[in-house]
Amino acid sequence: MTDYFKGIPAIRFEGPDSTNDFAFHHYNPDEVVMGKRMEDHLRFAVAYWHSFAYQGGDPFGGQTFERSWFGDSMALAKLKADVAFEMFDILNAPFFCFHDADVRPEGKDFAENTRNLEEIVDYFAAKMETSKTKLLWGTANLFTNRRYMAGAATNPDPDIFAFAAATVKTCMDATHKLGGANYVLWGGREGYETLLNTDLKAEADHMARFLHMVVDYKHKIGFSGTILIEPKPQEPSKHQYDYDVATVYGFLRRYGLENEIKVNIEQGHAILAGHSFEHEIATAASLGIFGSIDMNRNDYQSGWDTDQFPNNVPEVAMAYYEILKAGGFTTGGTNFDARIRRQSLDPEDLILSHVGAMDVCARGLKAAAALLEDGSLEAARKARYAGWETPAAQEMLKSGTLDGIAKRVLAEGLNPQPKSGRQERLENLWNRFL
Ligand code: XLS
Ligand code: NI
Ligand code: NI
Repeated sequence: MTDYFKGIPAIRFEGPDSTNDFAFHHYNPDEVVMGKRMEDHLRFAVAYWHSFAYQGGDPFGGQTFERSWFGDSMALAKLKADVAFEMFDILNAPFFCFHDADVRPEGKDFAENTRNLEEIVDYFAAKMETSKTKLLWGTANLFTNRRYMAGAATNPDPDIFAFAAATVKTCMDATHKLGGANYVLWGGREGYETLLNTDLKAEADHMARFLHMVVDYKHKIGFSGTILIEPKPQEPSKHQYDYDVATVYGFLRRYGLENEIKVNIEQGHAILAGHSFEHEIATAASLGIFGSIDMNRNDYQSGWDTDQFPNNVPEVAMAYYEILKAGGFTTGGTNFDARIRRQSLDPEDLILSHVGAMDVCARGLKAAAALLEDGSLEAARKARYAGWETPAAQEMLKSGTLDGIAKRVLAEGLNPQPKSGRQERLENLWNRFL
C-alpha cells in the first residue's frame, strides 16, 4: 500500500440525495438498465496516461504536478502501478487502458524498451490476479519520442517503420498477455506537416501494409480482442489519414481491412473534425465498424483537444442513445481519455474527476435507455420512411431505371408535396427524458 490516497474512501453508490462528494449519485453498477447491469453497459476504463503520466504541462508551461512516482526508473514505474491499482480499487473501475510509454521507463533502445515493458506487464499481471480491474485496451505510443516526428507507419525512413512495427508487436504481446479486450492504434503523427516533402500515396500504402501486419499478427498469436483505429483530424499532425470515421472506413475498404478493424471514437476528436460525437457513433454503427469510445470533451472556447472530463448530460445521453441503438458495447467500453486540469493538484482531484464523469455517463445512459424504451422517437423515424415499405417503392429500389421511373412519373401524374421533418417536436420529446 502507498499512502497517496490516504484518507480517501472507496467510492460507493449512495443515490441522488446524498451530499457526500466521495460517493456515486447516479452510477450504480448493479442497477439494471434495459436488461443489463449498468457496469456491463458502460464498461468504464481509467486512462493511465492522463491520470498517472501527465505532469500538468500545456503549450505555454511545463510540469505543475509533483508525484512521487515521476522519473525514469523501474522502481518508480512500479510505484506508479501501485498507485494506479489503488485508484482503480477506490473507483471500483472495471477497466484501464495504457500505452507502453505510460507504464515503463524509456529505454536506450528497442531491447531495453521491451525488457522494461515485459517486467511491468508481469507486475500488472500479478496485481490483476487479485484486482477486479481488467484491461480494456493496450496501445503503443508512436508519437512522443523524437524518432516519430515524421510519423511511424508513414515515416519516410523504413528503419523507423521497422522500429514502430517491432514496438507494436511488443505492445500487442503485452495486451494479449494481460487479457486485453481490444488493441488500439491512434496515428498521432500519421499525417503531414507540408505537402512539399510528402508522398501521399506511398504513406497511405505503407500505413495499410502496417495495419495488415497488425491483423496478421493478431491471428498468429490468437488474440481474440478487436483491433481499433482511433480517428482524429489533426493535432499533432495536420490532416491525419484517419481524419474521421467515414475517412477511416474508406481507407479500410480501399485496403481490404474493413472486416478486421473497427473504430474507437473520441468525443473531442469528433468535434475537431467538425462533427458531433453522436454523429460519429451513428456513422460507425451504420457502417458496421463501431467498437469503443474515448469519453471526454474539449474546451469549447479554445477549440483545442483539451481532454477534459465530460460534464454535459444531454451531450453524453445522445452518444449513449446511438450506442444502445447499435446494440451496446461488445468488446468496447467507455475509456475516460480525460485529464484533470493543471491546477488540480490534489490526490482527491484524480478521484473526484472520475466520480463526476461516471455519474454524468450514468445519467446519460439512463436517459438514453428511457427514450429508447419509450419508442416514440424510433416510431417517428420509422414513420418518416414508411413510404419505402410499399411494394412499388421496394421494386423501384431493386430494379428501377431512370427512364422507366420517368415514364411512371408521367403516367401517374406524380406531384408529391413535402412533409414536415418535425425537428422541434422531436427535440421536445428528447428533452422530456433528460
Ligand atoms: C490523443 C488520443 C490518444 C489515444 C491513444 O488525442 O486520444 O490519447 O486515445 O493513443
Ligand atoms: Ni484525443
Ligand atoms: Ni483517445
